[in-house]
Amino acid sequence: MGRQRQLILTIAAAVVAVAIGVVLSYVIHWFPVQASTQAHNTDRLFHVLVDASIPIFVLVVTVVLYCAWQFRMKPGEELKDGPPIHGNTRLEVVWTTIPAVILLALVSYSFVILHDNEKKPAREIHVGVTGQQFAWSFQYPPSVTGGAPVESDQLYLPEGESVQFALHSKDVIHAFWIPAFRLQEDVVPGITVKYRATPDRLGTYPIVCNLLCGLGHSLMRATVHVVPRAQFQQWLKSHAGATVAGGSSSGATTSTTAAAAG
Ligand SMILES: [Cu+2]
Repeated sequence: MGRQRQLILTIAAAVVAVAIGVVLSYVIHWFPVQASTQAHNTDRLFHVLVDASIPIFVLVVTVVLYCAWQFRMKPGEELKDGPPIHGNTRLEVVWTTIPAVILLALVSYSFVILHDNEKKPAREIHVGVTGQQFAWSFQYPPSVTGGAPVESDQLYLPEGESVQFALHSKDVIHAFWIPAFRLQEDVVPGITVKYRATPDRLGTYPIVCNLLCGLGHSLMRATVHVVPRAQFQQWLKSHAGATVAGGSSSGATTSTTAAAAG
């Protein structure tokens, strides 16, 4: 087989590998359901990054395999040395410029997506999130409840409305993670971390602490309920003045006590 035929064969195999990789990247369900507008953006970014990585991965592997196949040492060549090559300016310019351009393009696209995800909308509601070993609690200020503040161990959110979370920790570093929203932020004692999400799909989704925070870490779960505006309003009303019994360190679920029905 001539060198040219081998090269064509190799390129054809590489093209097929890229095609299979791209198809697989769309067939595989990488993530849970998308329940926020940010989730759509994040997943699109992920797909672009994966689809950009596949040809690069295939190129590198193909060059390695082709060289091992074509330029390996043959019997009797044990003492031969390779040709004394020192530098190749054109090659170096090409293999520096192309990756730099690809990298800059992907970084810019990521910046646009992340900037878009965190953009301040015209209207948003504010919800406090408190992490402590080993439970989450959620605070709704009067600006949201229209009356007394509400605290709950359940997170209720109205569908289609942007929420700004203000994250606090009472003890150690936790991570507030809602996989369906593609939202994760560290919850650090002493500082308030803010984050936005716009739930756009009705349903209940898990909230997970995603940073090892102690013995009960695996139990530090809660649920977010994305509900229509009217139901959200009703839930707030039925919990008017409610607080969560704090200070639990046993991993037991905190209880919600409703004050006088209002
Ligand atoms: Cu944790």
